[in-house]
Amino acid sequence: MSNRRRFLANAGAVVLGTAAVSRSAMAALPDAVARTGADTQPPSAPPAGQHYTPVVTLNGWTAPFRMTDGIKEFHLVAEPVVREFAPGMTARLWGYNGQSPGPTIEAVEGDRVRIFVTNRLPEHTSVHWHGLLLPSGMDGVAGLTQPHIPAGRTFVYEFELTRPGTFMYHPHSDEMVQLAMGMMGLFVVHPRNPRHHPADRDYALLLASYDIEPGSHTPRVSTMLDFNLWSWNSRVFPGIDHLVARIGERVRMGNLSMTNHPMHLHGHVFEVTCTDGGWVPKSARWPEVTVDIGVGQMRAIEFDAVAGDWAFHCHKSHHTMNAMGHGIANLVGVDQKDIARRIQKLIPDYMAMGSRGMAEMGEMQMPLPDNTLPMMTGTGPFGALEMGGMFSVLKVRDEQRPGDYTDPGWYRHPPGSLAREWDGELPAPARAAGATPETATVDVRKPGAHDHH
Ligand SMILES: [Cu+2]
Repeated sequence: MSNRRRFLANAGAVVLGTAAVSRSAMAALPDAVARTGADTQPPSAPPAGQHYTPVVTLNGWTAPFRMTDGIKEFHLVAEPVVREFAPGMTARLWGYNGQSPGPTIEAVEGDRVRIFVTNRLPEHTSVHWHGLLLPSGMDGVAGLTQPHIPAGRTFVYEFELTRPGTFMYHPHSDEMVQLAMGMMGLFVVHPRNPRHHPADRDYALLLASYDIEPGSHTPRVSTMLDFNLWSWNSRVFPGIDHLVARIGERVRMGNLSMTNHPMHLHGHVFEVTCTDGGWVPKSARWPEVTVDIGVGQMRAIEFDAVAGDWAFHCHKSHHTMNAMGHGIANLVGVDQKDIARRIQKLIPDYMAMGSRGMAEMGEMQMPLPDNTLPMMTGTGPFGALEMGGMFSVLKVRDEQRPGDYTDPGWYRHPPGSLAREWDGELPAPARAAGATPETATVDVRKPGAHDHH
C-alpha cells in the first residue's frame, strides 16, 4: 500500500469519529478498541464514498475499523467484562472489547471484511457469524469448521458481505456457557444502494436473558428457562436508554435469550421489513403492533413515527420485571394484618405486601440485597412506572432535528389530549334488574388443616 493510500485510509478513520486512527496502524493487528461504559454512543458516520443511515446501538457502540488494501479490518477481543445493567447493579460477564454485548459491526453490502478475534477468556472460544452467507470454513463452528481458539490466541476470519441485512455474532464453542455469560453482538450490513431500504433512524438491540441471584454478580450458566433478568443489550429498565425519533424509524432486534419475546410498540403500526434471512418483499409485509421474536431470530421493524411518548416493551409481563422470586403466592384479597403483627414481633422490619396487588412495590423503598435492582421501578412524569427488564420509551417529537439523538424530555401533551380524572357526579352504575354485585371473599385452606368458616 502506498503512503498516500494509507494516509487516505487513516483520514477515513478520522471521519468515523472513532479511535480507529492508532499508533499501531502500521502493525499487523488493528487496534482492539475497548469501552467500559454503558452510555449509548453517537452513530459512526459512514466512511467516505459509502452512504447509509448509521446504526445507534442502544447503550452500546459501533466497532471501529481500519482499511487495509480495500479490506475493512476489525478486531474483537473476547474477554471478561463488567457490565452495569442499570444504575445500582453490575454483573461480571464475558463479552467483547470491554463490554457485553460486543460492539456492533457495521459494514456495507459488497465489502470484504477481515475480523481478528483474540481470545482473552480463561477457556477456548470461536465466533459464528449468524445469518451471513460465507464460505463454510469461515462459519465459526468450533470442532466442525475450525479448531477452537485456545485461550491467548488470535484467529482471523475473512469473507465478503454478499447481501445486506440484520445479523449477529456469538460463540459456537462452549456455547451454552458463553451465551449465558453475555457473549454476543450485532452485525449490520447496509445495502450498497441506500435508496433500497431508506430509514431516517436505525436503532439496534439484542435480547438476552441472565440468571443472577440477588446479591451476587455472576450469572448462573446452567439455567435453562427460569432467568430473572431480561435485557436489551445487557441492560434492564430503567437502565435502557430511550429511543428518540422525528420521522420514519427502523428498529433492529435480535434474540439470543432462551425464550421468545413478543415485542410490542404503542401508538404505531409497523412492518417487519428484514429478518436474518434477508429483506422481506414489500408485497409480503403486513401491519403489526407486536412481533414475536423466536430464539435465534432477528427482526427489523419500520414505521412512520408518531408524536408522543410511547412504551416499547416485551409483552410477557414477567419480562418487564427485574430479579424476583417467582414462587410467590397470590395474596390479593388476603387479610395479612394479624400474621404481619405476629411476624413483626420476631422481625421488626417485616412488611406484609400483596393484599391489594403488587403496585405498592413500585414506590416502596425496600431494603434489597447488595447489587440488586428493585423488581419494578422507574418514574415517569406521572409517577411510578412499575416496570423493569425489557422496557423503554420511544420519544417522537416534531421539533427533533434530523440526526439529533439527544433526549427531548417528556412529551408535552396538546390541550384536551390527556386522560384525566372525572370530577363530576358519581351516580351508582345502572345494573340489569336482579343483578347484584358480588363481593369477593377469600377462603384460605391449608393442606391438612381443619376447615374453618
Ligand atoms: Cu420477553
